[in-house]
Amino acid sequence: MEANSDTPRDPQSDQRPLDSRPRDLLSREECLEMFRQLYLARYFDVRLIKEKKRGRLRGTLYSSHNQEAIMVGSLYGLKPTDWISPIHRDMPAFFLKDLRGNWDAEERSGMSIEEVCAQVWGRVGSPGRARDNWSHIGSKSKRIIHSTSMLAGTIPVAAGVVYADRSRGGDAVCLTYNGEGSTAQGIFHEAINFAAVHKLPVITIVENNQWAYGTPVSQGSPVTNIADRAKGFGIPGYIADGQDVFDVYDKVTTAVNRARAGEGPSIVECKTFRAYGHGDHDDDRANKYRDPEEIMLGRLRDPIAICRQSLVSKGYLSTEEAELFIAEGKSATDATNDDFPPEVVDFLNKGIEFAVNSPLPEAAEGGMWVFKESN
Ligand SMILES: Cc1ncc(C[n+]2csc(CCOP(=O)(O)OP(=O)(O)O)c2C)c(N)n1
Ligand SMILES: [Mg+2]
Repeated sequence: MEANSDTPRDPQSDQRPLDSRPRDLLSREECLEMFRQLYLARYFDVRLIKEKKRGRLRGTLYSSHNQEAIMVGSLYGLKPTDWISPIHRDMPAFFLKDLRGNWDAEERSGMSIEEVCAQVWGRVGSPGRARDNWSHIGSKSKRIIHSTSMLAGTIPVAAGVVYADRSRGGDAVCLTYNGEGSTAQGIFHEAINFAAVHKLPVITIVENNQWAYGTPVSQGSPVTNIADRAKGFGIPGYIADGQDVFDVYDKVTTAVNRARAGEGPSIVECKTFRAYGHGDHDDDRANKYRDPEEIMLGRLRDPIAICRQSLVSKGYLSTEEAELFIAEGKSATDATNDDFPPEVVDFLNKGIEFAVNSPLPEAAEGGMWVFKESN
């Protein structure tokens, strides 16, 4: 692949050459919007951790800090009719889906920030209505497959969903999100094999953040590049620099275009690093099983900084504009609202206000919807 001169690169990202770069068709406004979406995903993360520290929120939070470029870069090229299946690490994906150009839209093919915040606060008005505070939600109408707790468990579901769509003449693709830990599951292999045999438009995104809870990737996978597993299914395996939103966009959009054209599934491995613990319950213990130097190095290539640098070098941002909001390198404790664009803060404030002013569900609801879904 033609090297991206904008950012320092992991040399392994150049494994599979691209004929063209989808990013070259993005306008200045679209690139700037992707930059804003990175801030939004980061702000969601740091703000919720602050809310919890203040005692305004309960439940476990799974941080996507440092991994935002994977969600933004992969979702930005989708059509509203496409499907996604996020997991625990991808909570912002629920509201980033179909956000492109749609920040003020009443209805779109993604969850509203109000629904997502109500979910986190366990309130009426959320899809889960206090059964969980996190990602075990979905929406048929918004084309988000309900996540299950079983790692890689949504890949076969995604295959079925797009199989059905194809048989009805649709052209939808599905992005499934998975950690590198889930690639050791039997169902990961069965499902991709099935999708490959039937040329189904399923893109398996692997967020390789180097750790599966306390297990390093070297103890979970015999191959250094998870994308190499694609060879066994006879499908493309792309490697993206998961810190570079435009590289993720290039690789995922290439895989999506291919899938939409009927050429079948791909794996896109996004190289990244889990900046904090597995969940916020694991934060304080992180240093016990991860080398502090590894953590320091893993946080160095912040996706916000890398995108900013790229926009400045394209001439899309002046150096003065670029320095207005510095969110990178700041933990939830260090970051303040002034580190984020005001429209990002306002967007999330709307969701939080809705959530905290919504009632908790009635206790009697607890036994409902156990055997049959309501929608
Ligand atoms: C089949 C299965 N085994 C174990 C678990 C428990 N579990 C939940 S998340 C997790 C770690 C997942 O690591 P990875 O897939 O790399 O994703 P990450 O958390 O790093 O984003 C584990 C072991 C599970 N949910 N499903
Ligand atoms: Mg992982």
